[in-house]
Amino acid sequence: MKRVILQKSNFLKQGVRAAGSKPIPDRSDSFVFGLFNGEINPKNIFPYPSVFNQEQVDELNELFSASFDAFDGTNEALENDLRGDLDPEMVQMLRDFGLFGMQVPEELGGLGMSNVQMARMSEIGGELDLGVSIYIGAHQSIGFKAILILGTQEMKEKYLPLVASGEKIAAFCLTEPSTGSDASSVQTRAVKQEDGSYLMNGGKIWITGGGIADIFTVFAQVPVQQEDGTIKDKMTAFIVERDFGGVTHGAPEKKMGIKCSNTAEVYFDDVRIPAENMIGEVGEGFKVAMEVLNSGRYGMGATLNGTQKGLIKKATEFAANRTQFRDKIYKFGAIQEKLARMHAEQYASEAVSYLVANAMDHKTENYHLEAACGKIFASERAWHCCDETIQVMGGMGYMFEQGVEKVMRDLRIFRIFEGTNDILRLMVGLQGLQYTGQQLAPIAKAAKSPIANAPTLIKFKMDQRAKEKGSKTAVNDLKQYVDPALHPEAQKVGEAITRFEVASKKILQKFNKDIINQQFHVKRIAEAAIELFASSAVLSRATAAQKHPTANKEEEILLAKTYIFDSLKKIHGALDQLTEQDESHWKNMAELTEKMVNADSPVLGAHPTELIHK
Ligand code: MYA
Repeated sequence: MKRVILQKSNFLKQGVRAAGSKPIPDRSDSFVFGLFNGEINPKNIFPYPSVFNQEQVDELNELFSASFDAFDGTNEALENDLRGDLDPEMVQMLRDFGLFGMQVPEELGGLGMSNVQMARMSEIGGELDLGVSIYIGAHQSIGFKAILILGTQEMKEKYLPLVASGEKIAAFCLTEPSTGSDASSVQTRAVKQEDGSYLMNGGKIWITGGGIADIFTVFAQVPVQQEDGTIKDKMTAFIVERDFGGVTHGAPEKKMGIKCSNTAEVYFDDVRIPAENMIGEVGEGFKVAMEVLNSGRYGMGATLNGTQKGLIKKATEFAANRTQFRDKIYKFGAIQEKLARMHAEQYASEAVSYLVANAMDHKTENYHLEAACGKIFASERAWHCCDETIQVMGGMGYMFEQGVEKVMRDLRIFRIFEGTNDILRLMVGLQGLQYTGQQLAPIAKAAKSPIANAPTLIKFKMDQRAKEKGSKTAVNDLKQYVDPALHPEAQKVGEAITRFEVASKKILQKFNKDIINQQFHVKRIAEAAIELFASSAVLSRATAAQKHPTANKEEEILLAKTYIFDSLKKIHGALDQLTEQDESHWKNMAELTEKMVNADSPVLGAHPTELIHK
């Protein structure tokens, strides 16, 4: 039934972003890159985007509600968890609704959704069953994404109808025993044959859908002879069909959560791949992998908005009905602090993920830092939300039947896969610092002839000093976009942006190229960047709501104020740590780790029971 509604729609024909942009640009209108330079790049954040007209809003809401009801009516989340699989009836329901190919163009059998539309639909699985989200999500977020965004027309016509219908499942094969965060270190090999085809050998691990997929995006090293006669391995992406022969898989992995989604090893033994199944060129595999991962990450954030919403509903309902000490527990400050913070964080999470999806729909270059921030942010806020929900519900939250402990198990992987939050923090921090380093390059060059360039250098120094003293800040640049009710918050966020810029430039000047080895610093810089982005997104969203006729204006101001208060503490907390005192603390930690590893044990000292005073 839903399919019919969808096929009538023009609105769902917005298409997806074409991939391919320079990862660290010379100049960018990305908000997060701009932060490192103390700039407010408004393009993809202020004003908060208004994407649809009323008719389109109604259409998306109608589709959302129908899909939500059908999902809720058919799915058995706890059963799926126990069984480690999905009921065929549920799989069929997902197929009937077209949910295996949300972004595939309509003419190729999909729903032709934009990123914003898919983000909205992803909230359903996020709220009702994260296992199902991964079952259909890995398939389209990364499984066949390379075909969708980088494939040739022939590839699209051949494969997309099959995967959009859910008839064939697609899987993304990057990870190997020695290739986790270090994505370029794959060992699987594909050697060119005389007839032009490639012979693939190797194995992949922890592949979502690996045991049920028929179409694989596989990353392998292709040995290429150089001009000097040496052989160099070049990472390359291929579409591999199970039907090519030589593709097998291991048993389903036993894992902590998202149990109804299949995870398995996949092996390639003398798999012959036609040359036309190469995605991009030989040596472009790393770029393909990055493009796919960049474009998939927003989906996680979007999904987890739904998860947080579902948890907040549960926690609020429980707190409103549970009586202890002769009163409903929501009357107590200890519970109010939890509920209000959970909601404010969910508000921020939602504000961030729809900005990312919208930027992607507008074919923004260099959205990848925002996408990484969104993934980190949503996965950590959702984890916090789940933890607090269980705490509010007490013993009840710990019980399987309530479904919250399943959410916690399901959620844990979101901070690990599609790029661990740790590696993504380093990516955000390092690429942002590299960007600002490029902006500083003309100053460094000028400093080589200080007399000839005195005016430039003096202006730069005075500028820096004014920023350090707080007499020149990004406050007015930010305030112009923000509703007066939130000007006090905009003032503080603007000041924090300038503090962040100064701190970034200082550590860059201190470490120069060695910044790449300073993870303790980079992690804190990234933390501040993520929070500045989230707070700015919240300012933008709550401002837009003040102009919307039916928004809960007052509540949105409350949510924004609540979120930004906490966020500023985190920003300043992270920047406060960039001191020599903290550096010596980190040195202690590095030393301690060395000693632990050398001892091969966490226990270096005497056991408390062995302490004898002499
Ligand atoms: S799948 C496996 C996930 N694995 C990863 O995510 C791997 C993480 N590692 C990396 O991303 C990279 O190795 C990092 C780079 C970032 C660490 N975009 O020397 P480099 C350029 C574009 O810094 P490395 C899974 O988990 C860079 O500028 N380009 O690289 C299943 C440089 O370019 P150039 C980038 O140190 C999940 C070059 O690359 C990017 O090796 C299932 C080398 O740079 C970038 N981001 O490390 C999920 N970064 O050479 C299901 C770097 O030109 C989800 N570069 O200077 C389902 C969700 C639900 C959806 C629901 C729908 C319903």
